Amino acid sequence: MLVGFIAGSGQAAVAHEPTREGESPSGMIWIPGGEFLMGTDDPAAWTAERPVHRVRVSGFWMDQTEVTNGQFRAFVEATGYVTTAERQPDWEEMKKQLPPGTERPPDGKLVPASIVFRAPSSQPGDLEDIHQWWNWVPGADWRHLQGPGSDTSGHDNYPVVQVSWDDAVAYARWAGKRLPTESEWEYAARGGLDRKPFVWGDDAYSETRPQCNAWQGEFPSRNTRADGYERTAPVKSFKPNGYGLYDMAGNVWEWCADWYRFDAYRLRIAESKGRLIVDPTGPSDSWDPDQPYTFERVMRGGSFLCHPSYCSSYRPSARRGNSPDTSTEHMGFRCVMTREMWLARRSSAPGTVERIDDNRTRSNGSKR
Ligand SMILES: [Ca+2]
Ligand SMILES: [Ca+2]
Repeated sequence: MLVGFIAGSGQAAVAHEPTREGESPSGMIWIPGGEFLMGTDDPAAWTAERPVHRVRVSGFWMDQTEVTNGQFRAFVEATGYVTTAERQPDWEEMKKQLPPGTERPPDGKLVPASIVFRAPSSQPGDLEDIHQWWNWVPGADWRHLQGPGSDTSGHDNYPVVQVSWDDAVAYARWAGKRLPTESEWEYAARGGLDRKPFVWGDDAYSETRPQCNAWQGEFPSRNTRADGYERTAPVKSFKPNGYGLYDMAGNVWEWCADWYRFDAYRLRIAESKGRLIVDPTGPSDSWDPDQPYTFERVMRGGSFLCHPSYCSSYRPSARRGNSPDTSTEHMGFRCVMTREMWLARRSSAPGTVERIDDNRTRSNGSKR
């Protein structure tokens, strides 16, 4: 998504797994391992969500909320980390994600910037061109969500946004955690429910009694804010799911560890040869027919911009991809931690845990 802008193209009980010492990591919920039916066979869903298949995941802790501005600020203050949006884009890297022969954009576009939502003044005739509401804004970053003059002061309990996949991985490593696989994410999002279309069950999304922070009105020109929030909402503003996790539907999209392939499910089913699929870590490369030159990571859960007429991605089966250097106003993340990571964390100083599979931290991958 990023290169397109620069180059000008197109309720239940909260479960805590007892450790030997009887403690759990702060702000995390134990998601007991088990089997579930992943994806959907709903013909109205996106092709990438089908077919349904059985997956087993091992137990893990998951952040109860999206990572907040306050938590991300602690990371930046401790490490001096500079996010992707705060750095000058590297054209040599970017052009690898563009059709051969794409011209170098003018220097004025190759500046620290991020992608900001602005509602068009009138309803577009068609919603194919996302540039009608997404804008490349110099100076926009996680502290300045809409660019210079906007800031996140006083919003410590809001989800951090304008963070790339690379930023999310850097935070997770510092925290002794990692990003969830998309199988872990969906299993957790379903909250113990079986094949339900929504994290809250069967009831359709309601514009009058919204179950999550999404869009009411007419996307993208008119937002009635019936749920109380035009953009992000403080975490825990809506009811949690069956595992006690908040905002697994809507508020902000959440980065996952896996490479994104629209056909990932068909591939894993074929590769399993009928055996149970256990703790899948995703495909070894990326493929999105809509972005054939871009390698992408998975994002899950939808955002405050989702509306039934356009993007009903607050459904637990919904999945999209985006390039790991992209940051936007509606994308954040949350982390998970295994028992092994927790024990390692407890035996080392904060911020020094590095026991994360390096394959999960690569920014670039092979393309078909
Ligand atoms: Ca809203
Ligand atoms: Ca979310």
